[in-house]
Amino acid sequence: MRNMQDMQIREKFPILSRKIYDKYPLVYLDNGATTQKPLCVLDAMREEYLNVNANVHRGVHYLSQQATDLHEQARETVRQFINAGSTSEIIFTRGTTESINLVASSFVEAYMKAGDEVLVTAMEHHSNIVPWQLQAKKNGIVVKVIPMSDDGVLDISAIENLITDRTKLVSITHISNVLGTINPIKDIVAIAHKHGVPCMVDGAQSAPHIKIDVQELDCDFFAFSGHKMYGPTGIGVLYGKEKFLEEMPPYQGGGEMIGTVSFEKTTFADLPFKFEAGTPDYVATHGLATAIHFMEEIGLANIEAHERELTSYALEQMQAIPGMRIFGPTDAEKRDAVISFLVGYIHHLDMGTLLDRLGIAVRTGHHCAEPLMHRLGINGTVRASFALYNTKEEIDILVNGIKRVSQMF
Ligand code: C6P
Repeated sequence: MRNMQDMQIREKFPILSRKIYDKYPLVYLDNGATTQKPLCVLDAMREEYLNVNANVHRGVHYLSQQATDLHEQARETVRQFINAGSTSEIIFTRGTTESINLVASSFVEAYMKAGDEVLVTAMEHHSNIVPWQLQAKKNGIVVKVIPMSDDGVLDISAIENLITDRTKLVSITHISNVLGTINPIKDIVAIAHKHGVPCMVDGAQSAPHIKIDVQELDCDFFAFSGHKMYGPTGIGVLYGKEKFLEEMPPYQGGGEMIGTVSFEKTTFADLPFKFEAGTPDYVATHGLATAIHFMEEIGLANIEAHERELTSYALEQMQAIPGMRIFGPTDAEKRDAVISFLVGYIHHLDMGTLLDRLGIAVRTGHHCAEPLMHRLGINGTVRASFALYNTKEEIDILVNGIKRVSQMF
């Protein structure tokens, strides 16, 4: 993306021209937490509420059918986006967290018993730790951890030793929200499958940045959130291979997910509806589909290339700052658009707060990855995370901001 195009893209996000504390236009570098929304997404959702709104899958009337069409077209858009084989394998959830909880609950019920094991990694977000711990408490499953090196690269060779005949699932993050590490999912899935173990991927930080092809990865489950990829909040996706979803029991009960109901017995709807109890957020699914079309118009390869360039540029500039400590792989090829750092003894909260006063939005703290913080021997970092609308000028502002703050201490 050249500068001219950058400007055209930025104009589609009015919030980016807001002045914070009367500084330059907002420098928004907290995209790992959530991205801003382009006008097309907001317009699509407003238009649906204004002119289409009706509950889906229920009414015979015109509006309900139109809303249902938009909702089911959104499912097809998601299917194509991740190259799933069938829309039966696309379940709408509230986000990555709910997708993982769904699998933790229903997969364990279908396939695991006390003493069976799930493998996660040392760099997981709490969303891929706590649901398994809840299952440990409830059903006696055992959580084991794949270790990583000091610079945040997984020790893949350890997987072979950790897998036992009690291992029933490997559940790993695709890209770390702290380190930016891109894990070699295809290789990990191949190792797991060699032992007959299915693999779940937390794609919260990968779907916004790189082309996802679930058939090529051959993963058995893939979870992601709409709000981290220019879509609305409160909508996410769980992809699952049909053979598992068919055998797994429903996650929640209610309307939409049933075949027939009597007080004696209930039968369940076919996939994917078996896992979608209650009125879905059909306006948000339309918003998500619009966000996907927006990304596809720019081109996933262009987004990836632009963000890689920004990340390399930022790494180079930041490494030159005295006292700078950057976490994650040193090899720029192994990492994505997330840079966590600390400078000297400056507390992450102080750095983040002072950068904020300069109009630069970053995240500070443990980033919902406390076990990773313990592994790194720290209690938090400052994190800058990039999106397709960020520019090199913004990286310069960040770098100058960090230098200014550093001089204050
Ligand atoms: N990480 C961050 O600032 P939800 O909240 O369900 O949309 O996504 C949860 C989640 C799961 N896995 C990974 C790797 C994530 O990064 C996140 C969300 C945000 O890093 C908010 S804590």
